[in-house]
Amino acid sequence: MLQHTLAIIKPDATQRHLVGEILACMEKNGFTIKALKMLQLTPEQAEGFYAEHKGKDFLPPLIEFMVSGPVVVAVLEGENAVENYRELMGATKVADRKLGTIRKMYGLGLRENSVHGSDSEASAKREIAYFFTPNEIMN
Ligand code: 3AN
Repeated sequence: MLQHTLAIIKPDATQRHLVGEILACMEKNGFTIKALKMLQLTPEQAEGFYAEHKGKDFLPPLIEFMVSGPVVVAVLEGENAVENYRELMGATKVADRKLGTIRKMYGLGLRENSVHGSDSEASAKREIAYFFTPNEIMN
């Protein structure tokens, strides 16, 4: 099933000049970039994006991190893109990150993990609409 997912290259990666390498990694692994932009998130935008984590202890430092520098947001298209991009991205827990995943290659820790990926088709729809209007997504 051809699917779309939302990817974010986080501030720890943009600050280390890893945007090109990470986008290349996505493309080499078969994903097509259908929309792309660089943004400086506001705290309100970051809070809205992570609304599902409201009330969690890790949310305030996560928001502080996500607004600490520019992010790159992208719509990726591919077969089972949500699941397959989660696989390429690597696990949330540092110890569970497999060799060859983006988080294993570039992540610095649990929070500064270089990339985000939608965790379900419903989240992908919400997250894509959060950052892109339909006419910003290529056919
Ligand atoms: P993922 O990004 O792997 O889907 P989520 O959605 O559970 O993980 O969490 C969102 C982000 O919050 C993670 N990418 C990570 O940066 C941060 N995070 C998650 N759990 C923790 C935690 N226990 N302590 C600190 N940061 C966390």
